[in-house]
Order: sequence, then structure tokens, then C-alpha cells
Amino acid sequence: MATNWTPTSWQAHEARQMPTYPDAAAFTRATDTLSNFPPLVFAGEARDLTADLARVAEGKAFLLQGGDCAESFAEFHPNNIRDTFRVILQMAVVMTFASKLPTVKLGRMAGQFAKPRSGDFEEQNGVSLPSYRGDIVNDISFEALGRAPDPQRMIQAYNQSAATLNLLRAFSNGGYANLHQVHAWTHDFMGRSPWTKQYRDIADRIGEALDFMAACGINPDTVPQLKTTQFYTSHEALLLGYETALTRQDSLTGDWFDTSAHMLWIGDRTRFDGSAHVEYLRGIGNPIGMKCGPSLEPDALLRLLDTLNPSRIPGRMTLITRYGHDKIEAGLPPLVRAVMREGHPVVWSCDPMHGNVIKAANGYKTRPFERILAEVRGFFAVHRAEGSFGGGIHVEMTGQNVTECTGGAVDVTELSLSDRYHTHCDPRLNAGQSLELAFLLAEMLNQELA
Ligand code: TYR
Repeated sequence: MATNWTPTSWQAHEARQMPTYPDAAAFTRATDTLSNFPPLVFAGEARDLTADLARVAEGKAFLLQGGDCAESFAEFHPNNIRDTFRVILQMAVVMTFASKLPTVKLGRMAGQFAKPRSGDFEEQNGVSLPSYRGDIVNDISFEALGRAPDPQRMIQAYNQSAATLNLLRAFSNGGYANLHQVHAWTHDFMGRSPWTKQYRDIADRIGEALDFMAACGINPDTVPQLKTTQFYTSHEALLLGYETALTRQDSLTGDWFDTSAHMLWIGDRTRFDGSAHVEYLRGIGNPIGMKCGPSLEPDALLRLLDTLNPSRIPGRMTLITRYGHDKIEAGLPPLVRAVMREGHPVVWSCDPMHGNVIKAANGYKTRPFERILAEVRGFFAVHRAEGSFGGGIHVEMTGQNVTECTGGAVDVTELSLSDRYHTHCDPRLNAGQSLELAFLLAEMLNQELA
């Protein structure tokens, strides 16, 4: 257990990216309420995820982490949850089938509400209002009432997370994820993608394998490994008041866990020396992700690893690198070398989204698919050259047929961005682009394992 730590010891540290609530008493009432609500996940599940990630760190499994950039109250709908879940399942099946490695499935879902911003205020036509920090904090529309941070939004985010997680658990264990259903996960609108045919081929081969097993006397419906899947959840641990209210002591071991998700990650903007977010995360037993970008020096990374994982527990730390397609090959090797030299057991995961944002000529923020792929290629090339294992991918994606990132087999052009640009935050891969990425990942992973 971490020394000199309590769930609120972060309050003595510098907390950036936190909203200022106009009504402090209302904030305390909301966090008091939350602290009496049931935990969303159980400590044992977080420990299972650490164990699964330890296998990734060893090179014996692959991590697939994906979901919305930011969840929103307005888009809360069972079909959206189902569609994102099934694209993740499809991606996992493609990667598992091709690489013959288990895939750890981790949603950026059921709690991914809070967003870091570059400034505390946003100005439009001479009017200055608090920046939008995600639906858990305030409203996206630019008007004074909605932009005031409202603590009741934490309660709504909790309720939405609970309902989302409940549906994810039902899908995972109630038959939807049964490998027999592998054909049924295809989306109608993906018919035009050449990757749909490739997916169907894999689905056929899995179906044949299941039929063969059945003929041999193994009924796949009685084998939990084929019938159900383990689906974990994660989000950025940004709004520390919310996370603290859901921090509970495990009755079995006495360790503290953040029960708002299985894994929590720390962003690029909150992992500085002396940060309240680092202080908070070092004391919880959950596996932790850390975003690593061009500003992170190898020495600072090692200090953070020593603080966050002093006992060097395998699977506790996942380093999510986000450099940009043109910076990764120069930026990543020094970090990999430092971590390998010190012997820290980490999962290396590639976030090819955050470093590749551009503004299209018509003003839309987008991410060209070719740049996303180029960063993934660079990531595997670096790990291959350094002798480390590139073990994971972290993507902002949705099961919807949106047009937010350009490129892909069914080409989204700059002109078509306006067709279905729905994101609350940054551009996401659509279902077709996500599946295409999974096939290319499977290919690269196979080369890595060769
Ligand atoms: N149970 C295994 C897993 O979760 C295999 C599996 C994968 C089963 C996907 C179902 C499924 O939908 O990895």
C-alpha cells in the first residue's frame, strides 16, 4: 500500500484542469451523495485486469483500448453503446484470429466524460465563458448558465456510467458476445468496405472451427471461454472530486481502489512533477495508464514510474504514447531505452489519434487515416528495433457511421466531413475505419511476432 497516502492527500498538491464550482456547498453535497453510491466495479476485477495486462507486458497478449473521445448525455442511447461494443468485438476477433494472441478488451466507455482544455476560458465575439470540460462538468453550448460547472452533473454521469456498464456486462455475458454470433456483429452500413468481405472470411473460419468442435463432442455453448468475454472499462482520471467520492477500500485486502472504472489514465497535461493527479493515482490499486508525448523526458518518465509503481508490479503501468506520425520514430526510442534499462515492466500502447489532428480547409478538425496508420507503423518499427514489445493500441472510435477522420477504404474526403460530423470533442474513427485498422494491426503484430 502507498505510504502517506489517503484518498484526499492530492488536495495538498497542485491540481490543474479542475473546474471552479460556483456553489461549494452544492459540490460537497454531490460528492457526499456519490460516496454513498455503490461502486461501479469491484476490486477483484481491477486486479484481474492488472493480471491480463501483465501478460501483455510479457508479449503474450495484446491490448485494445477504444471508445468515445468524450461520452455525452445527449448521445446516451443503447444503440450507441451496442455499436461501439460490437466494433471493439470485431476488432478483437480479427486481431486474435490473425495473431493467435488473446486480446484484452478495454472500453473508453462508462465514465469517459471529463476533458482537459488548453484554457480556463473560451472567448466568442468578445464574450468570455468557462471552457467546456465535458458533460460531467458543464454544458457544451456557449451560454452563461450552461457553462457554469454544475455538481449535479457528476450524479448524472455516475448514473449513465452505471447503466452503460450494466449493458456492457449483459452483452459480454448474456449471449451477444458468444463467438457463434461473430457474423451478426457486422453493421449494415459497412457493406461497402472491402474489409467487410475479409471480416466475413474470418467469421466463416471461426464458424467452421466451432462446428468442428461441436462434431467432436465439445458444445461451444457450454464453454464459457467461447460464450462470454471479459470487457473492461477505463477513462481519464481528471475530475478528482468525482474519483475520490468513488474511491473505496477493498474489504478483502484493505487496499484502496477507484471503483469508477477498471483502469484510469493520467493525461499529458496533468502528469507534471508535484501534480495532484499523480498523487491521487499512486495510491489506488487499479492498473494505471499514462499518456506520454513529446514533452516527456526519459528522466521524468522514470521518476513517474517510481512514484506510480514503486513495487514494479507487472501490468500496473501502461504507457500510452502519442507523438504524431512524423515525430514517433525520433521521440519514442529514448523512452523505450530508459524504461528497458531500469527494468520497469510496462505495457507499451500506441495512441495514434492525439498527435495527428489537423484543420481541414473547410474549418473541420480532422485526423487523416493515413497519418494514424503511419504512427502505428512507426510505433511497431521502434519497438522492433529496440527489442521491446509494442503491445497495445488506444483509439478514439465509435460504432456509428460518422465522417470525422478523413481517408480509409470507403474514403471520407475533406468535403464529406460535414455529412455526419457528430463528435462532442475530437474526431473519431468510424466503424469501417476501425475495422480496417484492426486488419492492418493484425498484420503488423504478426510481423512483430515473427
Ligand atoms: N473469452 C475469450 C476472450 O474474451 C474469447 C472470446 C473473445 C469469446 C471474444 C467471445 C468473444 O466475443 O478473449
